Amino acid sequence: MKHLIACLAIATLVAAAGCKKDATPEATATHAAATADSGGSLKGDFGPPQGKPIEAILTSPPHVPPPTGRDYPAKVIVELDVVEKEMEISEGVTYTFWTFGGTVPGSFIRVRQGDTVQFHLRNMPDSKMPHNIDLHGVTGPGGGAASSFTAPGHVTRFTFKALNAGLFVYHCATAPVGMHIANGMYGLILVEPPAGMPPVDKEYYVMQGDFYTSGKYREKGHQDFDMQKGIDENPTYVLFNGSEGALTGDKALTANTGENVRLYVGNGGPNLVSSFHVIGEIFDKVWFEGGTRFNENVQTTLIPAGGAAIMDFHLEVPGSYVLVDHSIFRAFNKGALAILKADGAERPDIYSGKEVDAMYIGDRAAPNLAAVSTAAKAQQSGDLTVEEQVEAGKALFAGTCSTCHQPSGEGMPGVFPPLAKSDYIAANPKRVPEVILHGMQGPVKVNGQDYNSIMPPMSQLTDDEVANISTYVLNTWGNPGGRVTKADAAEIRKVKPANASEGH
Ligand code: HEC
Ligand SMILES: [Cu+2]
Repeated sequence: MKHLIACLAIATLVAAAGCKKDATPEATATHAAATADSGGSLKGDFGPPQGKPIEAILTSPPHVPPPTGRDYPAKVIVELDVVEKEMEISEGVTYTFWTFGGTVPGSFIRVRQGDTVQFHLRNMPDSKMPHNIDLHGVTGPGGGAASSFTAPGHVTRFTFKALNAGLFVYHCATAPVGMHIANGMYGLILVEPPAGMPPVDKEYYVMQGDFYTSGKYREKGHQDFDMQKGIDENPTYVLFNGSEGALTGDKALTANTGENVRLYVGNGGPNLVSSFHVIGEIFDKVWFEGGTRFNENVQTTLIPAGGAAIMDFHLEVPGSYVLVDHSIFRAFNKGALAILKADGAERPDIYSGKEVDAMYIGDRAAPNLAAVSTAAKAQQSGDLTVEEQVEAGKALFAGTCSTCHQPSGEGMPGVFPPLAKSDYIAANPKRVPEVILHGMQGPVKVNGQDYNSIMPPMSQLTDDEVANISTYVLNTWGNPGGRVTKADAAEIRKVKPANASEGH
């Protein structure tokens, strides 16, 4: 009965046939394509809401609410809380995020095309700022922004009809808009097409954002928002789901081989465009720009700031698949990296090989850098013992230095000199922090072998990181021992030695 009313509504509006109860998704898609140019957004108006109002199920990332499963338009009530809270942006680094629903990105909202959405925005009493919401799926000035301006401790309400199907970004639009978005105020709303999305085995919610902190990448402690970096479009972090490691280690996305996986991927910006790619997979389908058409067999899909895309792929080969922004320095040097772990039996007929992703992704996939955060805390409260420095330095060495000098410190003959039992280090232990901070180039003999290459300076490391890595190197692999303090590192940072590399 309800279905019939909906059909009549469509029929009167676009004079379309083919609204049969047994219509297959394909038939519906054809129908939609046929009328795409004639009906405009009106084709999503299936008349007044029917049945009892429905409370929308909201989910935190990376989870996606279940399909609405409805074939009629309903009144859907959405209650979204604005929460300002301190969270980790990277291990040992905190940041005051502004959120929709307590997470970055905000809660995922799922409705059906033609639904009437009654939207309640509640700004927590302990918030310091007023906020509002602009949903890109709203037809009406400001996308709801003016009607939802909400002071701390207030709740506002507005109602819209979801006329267009698609995956839409929502975000705060309170001035300064860039700052509200940069602090994490964005999320996704899926407006399902009338027949729903084709069923898959797993659905996940991933959203990219760029972040601007006063300190450098991975600089420990609390970091403030840096407006100038935001204006300059020079992010400190580029992240999936609001923190480095949100989707790696034991928080990686999971699936099994033989399954179809769907990603709902948004880009909150505020500034960067994402070249979204999954290393080792090809998207079978991409609903590009979050719209109703899909492309097939896609390697990398472009997601604009304030835009989204839906992608499906089938998993054949077990292992770790790395989600990246293929503007690749963002992935390996600013955090834009996530992991999807596929479990299942090997498929040597499709892929033979030797897994190398531990080296490729370095420490970014490690579930914890506990030693680093211990060191960060100890550093806040006073002095570190040599043992604590060694522990923290060990964790940082993995991934920072081990890529070239190898986890064993043995280096690679003729290419990367050894740090283990290095006579170059033994001759003057101060060389370790010097080389880290200023790099090194030109001919050098280490343990009787000649090297003539370049090590880039690693001046992005903080003074205590340099101190800890140096102390670790000095106290490991038969090196002479000793200690480098934070103050030593600060001193060495100021003076560039003769054989320093010109890189950076
Ligand atoms: C991108 C590769 C690379 C990375 C990463 C790297 N190094 Fe080096 N390192 C080199 C090369 C190449 C040399 C030799 C440079 C030359 O030939 O003048 C070198 C030289 C050195 C030396 C002096 C020679 C020796 O063997 O005693 C030390 C000490 C050193 N590196 C420490 C480190 C530490 C500590 C880190 C991590 C913070 C690090 N390196 C990261 C490539 C790298
Ligand atoms: Cu806001």
